[in-house]
Amino acid sequence: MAGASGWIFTICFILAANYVCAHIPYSYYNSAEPDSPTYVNVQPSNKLSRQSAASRLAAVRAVMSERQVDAYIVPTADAHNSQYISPADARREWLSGLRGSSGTALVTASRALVWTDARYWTQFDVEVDSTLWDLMRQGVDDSLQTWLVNNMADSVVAVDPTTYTRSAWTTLETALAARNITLLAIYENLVDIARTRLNDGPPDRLNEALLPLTLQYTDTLNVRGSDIPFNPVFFSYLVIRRNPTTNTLNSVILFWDQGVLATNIAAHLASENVAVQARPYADIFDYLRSLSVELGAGGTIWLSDEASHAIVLAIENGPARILSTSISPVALKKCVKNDVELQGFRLAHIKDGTAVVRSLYWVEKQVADGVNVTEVQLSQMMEKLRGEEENFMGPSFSTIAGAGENGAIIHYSPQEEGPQRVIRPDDMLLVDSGGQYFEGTTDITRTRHMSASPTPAQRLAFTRVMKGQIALATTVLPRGILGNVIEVLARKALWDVGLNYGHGTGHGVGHFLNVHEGPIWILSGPTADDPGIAPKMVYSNEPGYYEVNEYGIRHEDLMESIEMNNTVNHIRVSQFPFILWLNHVEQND
Ligand SMILES: *[C@@H]1O[C@H](CO)[C@@H](O)[C@H](O)[C@H]1NC(C)=O
Ligand SMILES: *[C@@H]1O[C@H](CO)[C@@H](O)[C@H](O)[C@H]1NC(C)=O
Ligand SMILES: *[C@@H]1O[C@H](CO)[C@@H](O)[C@H](O)[C@H]1NC(C)=O
Ligand SMILES: [Mn+2]
Repeated sequence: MAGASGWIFTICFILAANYVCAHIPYSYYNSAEPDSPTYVNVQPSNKLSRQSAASRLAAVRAVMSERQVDAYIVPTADAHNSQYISPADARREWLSGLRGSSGTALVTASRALVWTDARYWTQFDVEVDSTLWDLMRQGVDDSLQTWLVNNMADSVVAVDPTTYTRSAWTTLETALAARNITLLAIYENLVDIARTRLNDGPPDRLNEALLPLTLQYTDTLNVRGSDIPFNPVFFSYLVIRRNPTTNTLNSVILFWDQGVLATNIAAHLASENVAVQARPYADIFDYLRSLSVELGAGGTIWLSDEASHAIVLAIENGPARILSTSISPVALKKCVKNDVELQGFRLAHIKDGTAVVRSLYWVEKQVADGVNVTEVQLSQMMEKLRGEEENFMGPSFSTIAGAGENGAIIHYSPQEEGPQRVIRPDDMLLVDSGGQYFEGTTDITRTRHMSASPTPAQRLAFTRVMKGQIALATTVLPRGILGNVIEVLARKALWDVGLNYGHGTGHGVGHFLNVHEGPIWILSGPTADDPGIAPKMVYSNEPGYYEVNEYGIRHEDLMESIEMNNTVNHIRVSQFPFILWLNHVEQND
């Protein structure tokens, strides 16, 4: 930073940067975490009427034509690269009718296409009018980029730049330029304009009251929100400015809602000696433009290339220099937990474990007594029993309760509407769930057989998955080793008998934040920004085995990386400096 007369960085989400999606190249998607979101908005699954589907498409095409746009891309994304999006950002869903957490729509004057992954191919037939829309199967058909290159030469393709990260933008822009295709950023979202014209405007963006999280729980400045399901985050941007003369913090500016902090939040921040100026959320772009002018050519503005293209665009024509790093320094700090947070994680797991054991006891007793319990009823019971624990703030993701064959559907989440699956005495039952507590976030999977008669194949797979989980959790590792290098530890016991699983093994976990938190991952492929393991990181450890149409097995716990030396009383004491530690395997018991 030498020579810079000032810098800031902005993150996609104060305290809750969402680095998730961009860290998983699509080709690894199915090797990503099995508990990634399936449905964002719970609404009945049915086809839009042909008339609505056609009028929505026509309205978007009318706006495109006015703006002289030949093709418009509608990704599943918000301005903060969130893994979960709010209803206000569910534009692809509104336009195409396709629900589901993944997909990108493309509209041209004559074509309408939607790209989505294998989880949603069947759903496309159910939900989308195929006389208007074509399904593009991700990984099988041409990619969006290839399709544009092949079909849209010499034209203008537009995107809302808040819905594309800078890195994704640059990749696409370069590829399209070869065919004289202009990638045009239009800040106003054309789908939102079309919706408004049809008197079906997007739902208001939530700006729920903020929640101060005191030192008791985190040891540092912290505020939480509830604008997005399951993730205690809020829509905001944060700019941190350094005083170049004294090299101290100059100011912290929070762009949130209308820019007026509630008294309790202002008091909380004051009590922690943090002077935060609040400004309206929508002012961020103008602020950045004028900031660049204010800093001048000697100034530097630090951004992550996972910030939206809209953020970069607001600055890049100004005089200040941009320092772009692949990952925000905030994310790097956030994935190393402090002692209060680690203490909290352990306490949260004791409370959460109580609720999980009570839930499993309840379901086993019901099934043994011949009472019909559905997967959804079990999910509801888990939420109720977690709710009896202190400081429970809600589930950390949509519970996966997969009985029998449903356990083998990796991204399955039972839905309240539609036919219900009763849990039967001869079922294997896979339950992956988690909670948000002031003290921390949990994510746990347990697999049970509902009677004492699992098959030999089930016993074998169950044990092999468990062996892999323990091997990963108890291995002593050198500092800085990458997640993909250690992933094989979780698979070896399965590979030994010719078994495997089709998803990744671990993800970072936020502290009373997003359950999937980059930049640390344990996946089979490399992730560009993995900083390598260091003490005090929290990972999930979740190998599995899936017998399609029969059952699924997964064992998941969170683990903490602890420093290792000869004084640590551990089953694998060694001279190596670090170890991964499974939270449910008690230290040396
Ligand atoms: C590039 O595309 C534009 C339309 O976007 C067109 O007007 C122009 O003629 C094209 N240039 C060349 C060299 O083909
Ligand atoms: C329990 O569910 C089964 C379907 O799995 C159904 O046939 C049966 O009638 C139900 N029993 C009761 C008591 O509801
Ligand atoms: C050994 O590791 C433990 C646990 O991380 C730590 O508390 C202790 O200070 C370390 N001791 C030395 C000599 O590094
Ligand atoms: Mn998980």
